[in-house]
Amino acid sequence: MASPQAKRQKSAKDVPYELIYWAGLPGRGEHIRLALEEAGAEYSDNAFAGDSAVPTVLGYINDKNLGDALNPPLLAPPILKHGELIINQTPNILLYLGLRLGLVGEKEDADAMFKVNELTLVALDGLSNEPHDCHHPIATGLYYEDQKDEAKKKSSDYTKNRLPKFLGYFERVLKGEASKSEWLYGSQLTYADLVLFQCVDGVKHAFPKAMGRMEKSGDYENVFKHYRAVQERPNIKAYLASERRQKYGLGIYRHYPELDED
Ligand SMILES: N[C@@H](CCC(=O)N[C@@H](CS)C(=O)NCC(=O)O)C(=O)O
Repeated sequence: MASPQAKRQKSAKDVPYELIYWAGLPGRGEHIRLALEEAGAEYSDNAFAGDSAVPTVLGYINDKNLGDALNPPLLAPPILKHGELIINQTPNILLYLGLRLGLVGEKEDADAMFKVNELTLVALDGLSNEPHDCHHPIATGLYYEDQKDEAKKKSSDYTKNRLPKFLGYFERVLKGEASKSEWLYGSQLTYADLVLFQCVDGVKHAFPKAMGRMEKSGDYENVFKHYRAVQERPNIKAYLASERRQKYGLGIYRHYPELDED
């Protein structure tokens, strides 16, 4: 009899990917969409499921859901379902997709997945999680309006110290010897490039003045060049112009003018 693992791999092989995420904002789900779009993969996106979108997410994460024999319960979206496999945690999903969709670089580089994962985790730390904490520095469960003063302090520190640190890091990565092309690692685009693109795009939306100043400074020339190069990838360009690309709203990247630089 086939093991559950073998059965899962067989059943997952030919079925489309299913992205399960909240409706109405790009959020962390966007990293998954960009990987699927770049690879031209077939997928469904629960964000466009209308009235059933939110109940579907809640069905996966509610505290009565104990998972199943193959999958532990899930904490939060984005969630990827592929055949019988159901996983969450954005970088974890990207690792799974990256290996299947050819987005971890050269096949002969056995360690590539760790490098690509590393770059992804750094980008998500400093250019996704920290921007989120700028508008919610005290508690995710409270409204922004209940933590505005702290948000202002956090954002000032972010645009003055943290943002330059992370952009500077990726500038070094792009100038470094392990980047053998216009991409972050090796000579092929990997999902880390897509993650950095989405992070830079989100931070540009949240802090347009701070990012405008940084772009003008020339200190992060390669990062902004990299951003434009991802934007011009044919599949990404078509996706960005499509209705599947949602507008920023009350998600990770929020534009509150009072939190940006003066
Ligand atoms: N580290 C997780 C974070 C997941 C997460 O915070 N998801 C958000 C939406 S983007 C959510 O619904 N969180 C619910 C909660 O934290 O209570 C990841 O990268 O996927």
